[in-house]
Order: sequence, then C-alpha cells, then structure tokens
Amino acid sequence: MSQPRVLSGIQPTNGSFHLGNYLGAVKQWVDLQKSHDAFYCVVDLHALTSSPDPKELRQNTLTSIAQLLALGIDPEQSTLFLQSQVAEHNQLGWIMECLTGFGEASRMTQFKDKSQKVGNDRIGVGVFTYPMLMAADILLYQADQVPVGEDQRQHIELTRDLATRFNSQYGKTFTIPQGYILKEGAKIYDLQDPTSKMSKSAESMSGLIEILDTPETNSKKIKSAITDTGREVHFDAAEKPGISNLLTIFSTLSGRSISDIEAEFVGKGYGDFKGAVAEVVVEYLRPVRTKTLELLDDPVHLNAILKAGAEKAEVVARKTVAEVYERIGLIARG
Ligand code: AQP
Repeated sequence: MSQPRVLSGIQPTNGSFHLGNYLGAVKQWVDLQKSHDAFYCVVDLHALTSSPDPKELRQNTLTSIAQLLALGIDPEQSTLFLQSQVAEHNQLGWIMECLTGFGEASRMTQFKDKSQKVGNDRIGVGVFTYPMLMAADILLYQADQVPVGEDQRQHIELTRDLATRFNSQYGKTFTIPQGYILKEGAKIYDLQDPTSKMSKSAESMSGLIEILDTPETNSKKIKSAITDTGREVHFDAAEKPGISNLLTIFSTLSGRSISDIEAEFVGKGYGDFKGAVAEVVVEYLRPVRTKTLELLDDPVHLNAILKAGAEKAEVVARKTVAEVYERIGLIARG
C-alpha cells in the first residue's frame, strides 16, 4: 500500500529559521519523512509579500535549504524543492483565488493582524491572497496531512473548505488535507513577551532564538528570558507563561517529560533552570549551525538537490493541474 502523503512549506524570509519554526513544524517534517511520502518546499513566492532585497532573498533561500538538510531532511526520503521552480503553484493559486469569497479571505487573522500593524494603504495584496496560494501549494500534491504550527490552523481550514467546495462544484478532484499540529511545541512564545508567538517580525529580536545564531548569543537570550513571579519551576501556561514556554522548549529538545524536568528543579531557582535550558538549546543547535555553514560552501550540491526535487514535484503538480483544467473547462494545449 502506498504511504500517506505530507506536504509543508517554510518561508525564506530571514537569514535563519527560529526555534518556533523548528519545534512547530520542521521537527515534525523530519519525523514524518520516515513513514510518509513527504513533499517539503521553501515557499519563496510567499516571501515576496514582504518585498525582500533580491540578493538577500537568493541567499536566504539557499540558507533555508541548507538548514533543512542540517536539521535532518533527507533528500533521498523527501522531495525537497523551491515553490517558484514549479510553475503549477501559480496556476492553481489563481484558481483558488477565484474560488474564495472576499469576506472569507478578509477573516484570516494573520492578514488582519498584519494590516492593522502597517495600515490598509501600505499592506500588499499578496498578504491578502497568500492563504489561497498556500491552499494551492497543499492541494497540488493531494496531501493527506500538513505539519504546521498552531498559527497556520485557520489557513488549513480555508484549504479544506476550498477543496470541499471545488469537489462538490466540479467533481471529486482534491484530497481533503488535515492539519498535523502537535500539542507540545505547536506554539513557541517570544522569550521577552511569552504571551506572543515567537516571530521574526517581532519588534525586538531579544526574544527570538535563531537556529544559526552563535551559541553565546542564544545562551544570553535564554538566560535573560522574562520569567514570572515566584520561584517554582512548574508548568502553568496561564499563571507562568515564561517558565512554561521554557519548559516546553527544554522538554521537546531533550525528549524528557515536563514532570521529570519539574522534579529535577524542585528547590532550585529560576537561574539554575534557565542555565540548564540554555545548555540544552545551545548543544542541540551547535551541530546544526556547523553543518549548515558547511553545506552553504557547496552551492552546486544544493542546486542539484533542488533540481531533482523540482523535477519530482512537477510530475505530481502537472497531473493535478491537468485534471483541474479539464474539470473547470479550460482547454489543454494540443
Ligand atoms: N512561534 C511559533 N511556534 C510554533 N510554530 C511556529 N511557526 C512559526 N512560528 C511559530 C511555524 O513555522 C512554520 C513556517 O512558518 P512561516 O513560513 O510562516 O515562517 P515565518 O514567516 O518565518 O514565521 P513567523 O516568524 O511566524 O513569521 P511572521 O510572524 O512574520 O509571519 C509554519 O508551520 C508555522 O506554523
């Protein structure tokens, strides 16, 4: 029997992924590639919504691929590719836009948050339509599951609605995908503001752990994380969001249970605890940083992986688009 299929993507919008990207998504990508037919892409078209500098975008895209490999994505097990190298994403993206209601798209909270921050006159239309391109990214591959962080739940719901709508209007064409969102790690919070998600667009970078940052910087950021009143290392997301966030990070990276970690720190203060979290994070990320830098020294190898990935992805994407064109009445090129 064939394996169930997973698809997910990540934006190359920063010089480095952050710990939220890893624990919310990429860590699951690595696990799932062993038991699933996995398609993972760097969604560089999505990155255009923030108008990046061309040179930086190119560099960040290669750095993203190198990081995914260093974090454990195996191009023999997974199809790893760039979204912009498979033209069918745009073709299906437009069809998804035509299927979406304006009100429906206006309800996406990520768009509402971002447009509130920069104002309606300055926000790009691409930020508004990006969930429809994301729906196309997923549906093109007939994915059964989509491993993402909690912040993407609403976009997965929209994708499911669009697939269901298309299927009922034109006949069964798309697999209805499910979000694969873990309980632990699905939302990692900012170290300085533990009620907001860790995000590269935060006002200050001091609460953000970047995978490629130096061990010294990351250790310092963790030791300066905002904690809560009291002294007890105990998980309580409502009363102790800072300590709970650090406990989640410690537990997911070390594989130890939260209760086991709590027991270790009974009678000890927050200082000892933060020192231990810093050590776990730094030692986990140290080899990833080294490996990423090594891989970046060989762009020919990275480009060969991308070429092979795009060729494999294209076969599946073309088949879906051909079927969609047929269903909606577009005439295939003779
Ligand atoms: N804080 C987070 N906790 C858990 N998962 C997270 N993800 C992002 N932040 C967290 C998950 O990471 C994957 C890739 O997300 P992306 O491509 O949207 O990456 P990004 O744009 O760099 O992420 P940010 O920092 O969240 O950017 P902003 O805030 O600017 O949009 C996704 O699966 C996401 O859920």
